[in-house]
Amino acid sequence: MKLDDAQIAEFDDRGYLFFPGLLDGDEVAVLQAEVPDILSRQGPEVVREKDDQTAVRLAFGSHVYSDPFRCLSTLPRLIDPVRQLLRDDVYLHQSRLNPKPGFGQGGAWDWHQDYPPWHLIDGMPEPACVMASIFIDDCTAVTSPLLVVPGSQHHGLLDSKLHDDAKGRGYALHNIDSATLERLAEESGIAPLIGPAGSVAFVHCNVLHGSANNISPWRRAIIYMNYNAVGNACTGTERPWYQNNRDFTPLQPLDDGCLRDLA
Ligand SMILES: O=C(O)CCC(=O)C(=O)O
Repeated sequence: MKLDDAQIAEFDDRGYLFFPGLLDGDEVAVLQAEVPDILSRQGPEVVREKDDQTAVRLAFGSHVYSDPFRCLSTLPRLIDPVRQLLRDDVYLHQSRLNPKPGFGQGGAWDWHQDYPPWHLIDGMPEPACVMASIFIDDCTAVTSPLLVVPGSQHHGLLDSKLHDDAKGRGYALHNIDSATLERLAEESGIAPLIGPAGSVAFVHCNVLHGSANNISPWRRAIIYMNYNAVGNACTGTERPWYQNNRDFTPLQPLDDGCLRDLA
């Protein structure tokens, strides 16, 4: 998939691009079938909700231990646009599956940018990183969609105070104060990312985003493939492989049909 100039300009302006149904139903089914195994892993790469150890908050690194997710991470439909947006070759800094289970088990995400911990802990020099957000389930108005503040990446680092959880568990990354949220939201509004399973949003890593807890009965999983420009490789070594991948080899797009072949 090749982005045109207008799409690249839109990303540079609004900080994200949204493609409903970029993956088809067969590809989504292959990914969905993997989710239970991923969530049942017992390693430190799987982080549970603080107040409910039965619920997974996020699972890092599935592109390493799951063939379908490895295949997803190298799909030309993801890598080619990200390379255009970052004007460079890319590697995967980290991947995170947020299963966001229903019945209130999938907790809220306070407003945050993703770049601060990558910069302050992992030593990522510039915010030249894109979260490719792939919907594993339908994301609707009732399943607590991801909310973004369009254009907020232009404000740079909004807050450099890292939350205690940022290093170890990788969530509750840092807090944006209410006045900042109010100012930015008054300026450019808040957009919900809504679409069927298989939709993809390419989001700049300094876009302010968050979500409410999911009180619907339906799971709302998204996997975030966080691609970094090769020329922007991280210098830090503190965090483990699943949070700060040290292999900066440029990703080569695989066959665009590789997920369908697994169906
Ligand atoms: O998927 C969500 O609800 C929010 C996830 C998020 O903000 C993140 O992983 O940085």
